[in-house]
Amino acid sequence: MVNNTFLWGGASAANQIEGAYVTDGRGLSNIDLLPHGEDRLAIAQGRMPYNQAKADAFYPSHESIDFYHHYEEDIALMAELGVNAYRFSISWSRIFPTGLEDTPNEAGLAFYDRVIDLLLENGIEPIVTICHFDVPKGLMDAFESWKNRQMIAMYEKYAVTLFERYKGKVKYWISFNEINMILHKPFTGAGLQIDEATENRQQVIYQAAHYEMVASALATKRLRAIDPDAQLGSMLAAGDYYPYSANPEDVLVAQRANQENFFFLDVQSRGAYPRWVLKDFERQGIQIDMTEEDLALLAENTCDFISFSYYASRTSKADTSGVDTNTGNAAGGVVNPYLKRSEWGWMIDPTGLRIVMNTIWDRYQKPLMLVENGLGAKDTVTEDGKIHDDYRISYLEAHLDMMKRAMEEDGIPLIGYTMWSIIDLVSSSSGEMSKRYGLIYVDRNDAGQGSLKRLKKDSFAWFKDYISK
Ligand code: BGP
Repeated sequence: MVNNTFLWGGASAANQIEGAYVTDGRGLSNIDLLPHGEDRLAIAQGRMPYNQAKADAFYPSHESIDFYHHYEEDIALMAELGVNAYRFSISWSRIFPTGLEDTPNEAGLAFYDRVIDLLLENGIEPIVTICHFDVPKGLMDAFESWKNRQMIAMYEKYAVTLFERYKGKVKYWISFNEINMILHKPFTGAGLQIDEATENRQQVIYQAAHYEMVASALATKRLRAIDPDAQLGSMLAAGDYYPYSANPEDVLVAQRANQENFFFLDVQSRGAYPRWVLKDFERQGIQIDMTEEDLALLAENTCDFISFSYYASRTSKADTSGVDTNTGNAAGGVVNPYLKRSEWGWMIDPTGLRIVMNTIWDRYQKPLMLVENGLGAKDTVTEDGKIHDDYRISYLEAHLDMMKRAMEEDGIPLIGYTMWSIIDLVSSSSGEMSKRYGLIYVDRNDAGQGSLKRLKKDSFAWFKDYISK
């Protein structure tokens, strides 16, 4: 279906796959401070201060699936799978342990040298997320993270270190994973803790988002000078908000929800703030520190491509009384009665992928890359050591079919697909291992026990066959 330059691969994130959280000089980052269990959501939303002792006591991502020490075996499995791309993130606090250092941690860089070189040797294109839910704790302590303009310079230093090091090796960079998640989980997304007694939540979030987008534009500018052949993409947690009904009130709330979601791409791809948001700031008394220089940077350094994750569509309703609002997903909305749901309550909507690809292309006309799509499920290993994950195969097949139709029938220029996740890893929302997405099973449970042995699921053979055609 797709030509031989199409990027087929899998995806992961440093904090969910690597483990080795204090090895070779790595510093702590926001995500290491999230416990699993009852307080996780409130802390992720920035509504409750983190408690380091609790997080230290146990958090599976501290060891995760130990990709740090298993990368050779795992990249060999990727090669066997036949993929030609792998999307992963670099851990900021491996490179700058507190974020404040002037020189990078060589041992941290050396790890990514080994990973990137091995990928290239195997004909696998690295697609690198610079910041995937990752802020060094040192920067949270010094600046309260992205509340402070100084973060732009800290990010620039970090990004430039990577661009110079991997010039000629990495062609695709993504500045911030799911940048819009800052609206829903500002601690997870950007290390923000918001004291709602003294701070205006929206003000804090939009200010931090502004600094992130300026940092992303500045990184784009620096990348163009350092490695003109490389490209930098923005990344959105995508999925259209459907109106619950044809009632214009439902249509209006869905339209606004879409505008809020696409706000980030409007700024990063069109290079300017949309009018509705400026009006909203005025109405709410929100004042953003936004200079002429910032606006020029945003206008002149728009993204080269748009990457996005797609798990499900969302649905909006003006009057939510009497409707199920428990969508299981941070993006909000109400339950769509036409859709099936995953074990975690996430909607399953393959057609929504075709819809959102059209929406994004209609709005921005830039090459698209689908960098996350997959099904979280509880897998079981049968007596013969197999994992019969036909539910995952059905999910992927239905979505890939819609992706193809969007490309072939609607002409959407999608340049790659990296499913989430190539291998089982720690779930971002629950912090646990048991919500598995991989094509490769890893023997490790929520209590941190298991041999870490890798086993190919049925979906591994299915995906290998699918992408070979
Ligand atoms: C996205 C994140 C990933 C990943 C995925 C699945 O929001 O970019 O890091 O975890 O969602 O979510 P979860 O692990 O919460 O099921």
